[in-house]
Amino acid sequence: MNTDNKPQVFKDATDFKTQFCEECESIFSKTYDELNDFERYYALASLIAGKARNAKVDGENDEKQVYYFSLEFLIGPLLDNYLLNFGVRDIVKAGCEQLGTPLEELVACEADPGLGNGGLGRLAACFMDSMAALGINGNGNGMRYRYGLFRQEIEGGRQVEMVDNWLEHGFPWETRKNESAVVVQFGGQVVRHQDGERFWFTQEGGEKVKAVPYDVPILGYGAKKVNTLRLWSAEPATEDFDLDAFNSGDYAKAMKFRSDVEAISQILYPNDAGEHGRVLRLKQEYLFVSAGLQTILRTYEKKFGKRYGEKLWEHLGDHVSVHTNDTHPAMCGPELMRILVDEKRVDFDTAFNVARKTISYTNHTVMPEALEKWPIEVFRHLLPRLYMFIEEIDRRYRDTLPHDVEGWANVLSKTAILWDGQVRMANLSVIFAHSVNGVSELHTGILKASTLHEFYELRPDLFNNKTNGISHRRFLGNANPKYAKLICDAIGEGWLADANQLSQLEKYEDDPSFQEEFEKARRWSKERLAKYIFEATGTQLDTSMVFDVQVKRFHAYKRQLLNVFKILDLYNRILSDSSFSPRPTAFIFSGKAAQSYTFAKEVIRLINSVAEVVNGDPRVNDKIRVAFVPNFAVSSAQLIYPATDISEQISWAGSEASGTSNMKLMMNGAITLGTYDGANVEICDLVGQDNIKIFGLRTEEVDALRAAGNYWAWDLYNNDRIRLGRIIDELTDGTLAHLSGNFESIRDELSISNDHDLVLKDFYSYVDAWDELAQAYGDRRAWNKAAIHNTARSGYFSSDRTIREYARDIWHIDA
Ligand code: 73E
Repeated sequence: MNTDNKPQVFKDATDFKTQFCEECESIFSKTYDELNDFERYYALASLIAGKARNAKVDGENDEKQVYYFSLEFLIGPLLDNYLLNFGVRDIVKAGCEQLGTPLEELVACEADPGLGNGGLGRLAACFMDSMAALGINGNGNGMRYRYGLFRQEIEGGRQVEMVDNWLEHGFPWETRKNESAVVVQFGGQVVRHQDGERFWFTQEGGEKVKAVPYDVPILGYGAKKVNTLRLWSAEPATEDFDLDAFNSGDYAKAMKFRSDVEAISQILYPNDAGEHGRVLRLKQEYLFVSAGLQTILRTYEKKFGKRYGEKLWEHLGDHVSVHTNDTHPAMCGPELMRILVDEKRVDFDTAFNVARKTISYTNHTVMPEALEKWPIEVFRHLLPRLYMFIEEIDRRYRDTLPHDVEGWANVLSKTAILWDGQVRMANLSVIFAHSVNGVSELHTGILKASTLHEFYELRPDLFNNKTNGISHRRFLGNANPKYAKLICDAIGEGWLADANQLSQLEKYEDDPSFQEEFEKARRWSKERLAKYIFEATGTQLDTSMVFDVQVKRFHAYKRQLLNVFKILDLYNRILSDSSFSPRPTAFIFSGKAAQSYTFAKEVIRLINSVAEVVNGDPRVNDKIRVAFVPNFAVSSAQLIYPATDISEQISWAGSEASGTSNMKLMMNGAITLGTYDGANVEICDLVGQDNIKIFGLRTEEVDALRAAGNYWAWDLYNNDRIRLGRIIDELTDGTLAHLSGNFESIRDELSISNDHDLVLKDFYSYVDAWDELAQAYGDRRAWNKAAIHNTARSGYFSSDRTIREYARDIWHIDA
């Protein structure tokens, strides 16, 4: 694997073994043989992490620095990926084999840091991988949560949330950087100072928090570049505690300041229902924004201070790009201005122009009600000086609107930052950005046409699309070793660096011997998954069945409920019609629901109840099986994708901004069963109608239906008591109640709430599409051809392509 100018990490397996055993002794003062598997993993990861830190082969360069600000980086396990990027996977595998512990067993010991909710956080991690692979100076800036997203267990069919103590055994990839800590200030009062003509402001009193960075090296493919992911942790700025309380013996009170501060980096907020408006969240957002920007400006000043002298800050945007992942880092604009104006004495207008030239913004959400907002009172109290900048920018923005043009009041009501007692973070993000992008063609279109329409009318040049992508090295190279090897044997290893080369697989689509090997690889992956599922849940899956998979966060708009309805429909049809024999299929679900999202949690309970009924019923369980894989995470995802035949991407059209599991599954050779939503549209364009199954209402039809206001879900129930009606009855008639009771609230959602997510509306179109697709599986040759074709066309969805587009169009750098 890429031999030229790659630093040599291990000469051969013997060299690797020597270094590995030395590392074991230096860390644990024990020999390799005396260690348990976890300790061996830890030593191996430490060895590789050390090499990554030292592999800064091209050192410092003068090219632009990109800072990717994201509250979430769902990095997943790193070891196997770094072995691939170093090009030493085979050597290490052989060495481990010789030492007596298979590499897979060591890799399985690795913690899976849950520092993200789902797609948005994983996207940030994929972007880090691609920036390093492409040689871009890409720096991640995020939060080091003490506890990741909760660990999910299933008890009696219900989701139970457990603490995710991912740091329990240490994290060998990170380095704490005490010397780079910075102070971040909350609360207090703004004080005005004047000296002759000049006046300035300081923020006095309040709470000072120390932000301490932990750096994780990000190794690019071929090890030609190592970047840094910097994650901030909150600590008290001083060890002084409440002495009065201490002396009077009230130790709890004396120590409270410490726990209050540490709380800022203690937990990751889930992205759904009921978590809005929490002050702690606002503190998290400000902490990583302020700490990140202070560091950036310090580094920049050191490097360019001499070169530019008085004009230093005007050039910031030539050398630095600050990219904001959704609105969570929206305070980057005002905070950059605050530092420039208050600390660097830059004038207000210049500071605003510098901020706008430097900052860009990605939106991930179509639904206006999901856009982030903060009550002005809360905001001003926590960040009084920052708020002054926001107020002034908002005032000036309002002034720029031509008040004599018809409709200006409406434009103002949609685009102003401050409105109705709230700070609207999306508007703040847009006003401070020189680029605003959506994450799929369809999504960007919706931003222009509705969510951010008024901004688009005013500044069409701001808007652009950047269709999401995924790390093909991790999600095909690492996750699917047998298929990856088959691909390498057929077309060489070039696709790891350049995913477009996957298109060379097209000539093998119909090749019987390639197809045979493809089937073997898939069978191996299915067996690996079946074993994992059996060990995790006790559910036995037959690998000759079709594996039909829906894995993602649980959310009403993603419509896991529609999928369950299809399974219940199959169940009923098998029972009532002895001649009905569907293609034997295992339905696999995985995903978490936010703690407070009751409906989503009920859908999880429903799936587990259906699983209990179906799997335990000998009349049907040779035709359908259902499995819920607990605790969906990057590591389990990597086992699931390669084993998937049918990829369920069934959100109602216009709801899913992009989706990325759709891309990961397609790349691994699954056929998509999906709506015309998010990036499914682009998958369809790439593979062609014959190699995907699209169903359901289109975006325009959904819009029209909602606008007409004449959808009555319950009519569908009344019109079909045999199929749809029967399923709905079964929610409450005891059929599914054995495990943990009936499902009244789901029935209410469909009846009283009139089926907001159009589950009943799309039901027939969906089950018909599934029937056809499952039948098509019978023609193995045609199916395999379509599956391989999906992989062959998936190169477009590499995040390398996405990052090249960001670099070219938004950050203005060559990559
Ligand atoms: O469609 C996905 C998209 O593929 C979208 O729902 C997701 O982002 C993915 C990557 O672009 C997303 N996550 C969030 N908003 N959109 C979100 C919001 C608040 C907190 C955490 C995540």
